[in-house]
Amino acid sequence: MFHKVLVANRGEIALRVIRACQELGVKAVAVYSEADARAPHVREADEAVCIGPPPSNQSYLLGDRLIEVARRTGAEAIHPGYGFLSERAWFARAVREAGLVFVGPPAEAIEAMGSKTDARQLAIAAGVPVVPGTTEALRDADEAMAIAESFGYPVLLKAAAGGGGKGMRVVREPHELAAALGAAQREAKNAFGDDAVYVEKYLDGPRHVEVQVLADMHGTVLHLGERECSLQRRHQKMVEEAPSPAVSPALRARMGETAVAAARAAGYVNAGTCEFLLDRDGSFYFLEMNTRIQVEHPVTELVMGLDLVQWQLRIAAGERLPFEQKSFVPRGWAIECRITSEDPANGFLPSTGRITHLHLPSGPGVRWDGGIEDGSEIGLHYDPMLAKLIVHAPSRPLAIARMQRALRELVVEGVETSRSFHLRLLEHPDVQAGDISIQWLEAHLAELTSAQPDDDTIRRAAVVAALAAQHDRGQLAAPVHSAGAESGVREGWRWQARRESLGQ
Ligand code: MV4
Repeated sequence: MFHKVLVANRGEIALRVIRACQELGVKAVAVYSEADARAPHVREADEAVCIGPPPSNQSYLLGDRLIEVARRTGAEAIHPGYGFLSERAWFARAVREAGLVFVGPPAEAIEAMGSKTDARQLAIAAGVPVVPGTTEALRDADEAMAIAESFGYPVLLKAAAGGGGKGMRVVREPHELAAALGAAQREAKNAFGDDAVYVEKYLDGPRHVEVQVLADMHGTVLHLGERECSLQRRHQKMVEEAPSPAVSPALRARMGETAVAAARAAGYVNAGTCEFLLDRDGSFYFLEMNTRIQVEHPVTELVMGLDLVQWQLRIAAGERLPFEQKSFVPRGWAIECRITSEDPANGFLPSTGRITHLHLPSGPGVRWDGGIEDGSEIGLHYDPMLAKLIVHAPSRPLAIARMQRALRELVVEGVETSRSFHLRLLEHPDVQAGDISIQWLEAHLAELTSAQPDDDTIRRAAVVAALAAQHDRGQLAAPVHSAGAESGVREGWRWQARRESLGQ
């Protein structure tokens, strides 16, 4: 195992990697921008080095500087986390060429999966099902028309260099195709510096189901089942779960074998994820492979009972995976809610400020992967995801109830967060039934963000009413709190804590 690893990231994932290092007896070197000088990942690491001003392109994205810091501090490996440099093949290569270990796949595997058209070709060659469509960039609108005609409308134009939905255009009628192609090519050129666009048949209302894989340097490639990731808004996932309510053990085995075949075809090593669209008829199609540890990895850890980040480090150090595929059977149910500093009542506008009070949920089956604490300054330089709240329980209904309980315990004051939105979401009958698709959340956004109070707020109001009634009857000596006082937000959660004692 390594003696020292540089963690080239910030926030919750930097802490997550530092914790894995500590449990493996590996020293962790944190890096930080000037905005993160007092961040928890800096304090928890064994050493920390400032790498530049707040903007990512002057700090966390400076690959050469990170390699320099690794050399200077004697770190043997660099863990990139997710985002930032995690899927830049040039960085993985530069790390290797500096005589260091990149805790992730080989640069060649990142490259092979980086172009969507190349990934489709590779998948087809490996017998992996992909959505009907092309594997080469479209030359012009005439070619696009001919191809679209061959498998019928609607079709989806996608940027070859894309990912995360950029440069995508749904085309429902032939007469819209030429203009949409021009727009997609311009958007792709702007976003990726590459205007290559290809076309697929557009699937209506599928689920987004992804399969976790682990591969070592010695030829063992295993899958760790799936995660259901359909609940997303503008390509940002909000809630993930494992397993998927739509996946039977037989389908899990087929999707898993398919993911393993794709990983093998790419020469994959380390942790990775194959994304699939799962159609309502049970057919599934490979979309792309994420060549990094993902935000939602904890739900897989909880149902499969292993530490994926520790295994990333072990694999990078050359260890063999000591597991058999058949030992991976999901146990119980896990759900993750991404707690972001966004205001659901205001179109998910990013919210900034200082965390003035933080109370974390705990108790059975609750995990908090966070990057914030009391006093943290939330600005606009980085991603608004503050933390992930993850629960594990014996069944899906129990996991939902546990998540609701944990969300009610959570108090974040000082910035708006997605907490109340998650409570509303988990109350919805479709979500409780697992009857969701990639279109579900955006189709229900209005009802989930309308001014109607969530059950938490109703409960508080009931407590206030009960206390007021007691006071009126002379059963309380003095009002504990006057409704509508300026400290109402802060006091609200204390009132909530009184509900048991009041039998509410
Ligand atoms: C699709 C699709 C429907 N049909 N491809 C979006 C991001 C990129 N990873 C692929 N995406 C999609 N590809 C075909 N042929 C619908 C989506 C899609 C989507 C996929 C996964 C998760 C969320 C999504 C939200 C909108 C569209």
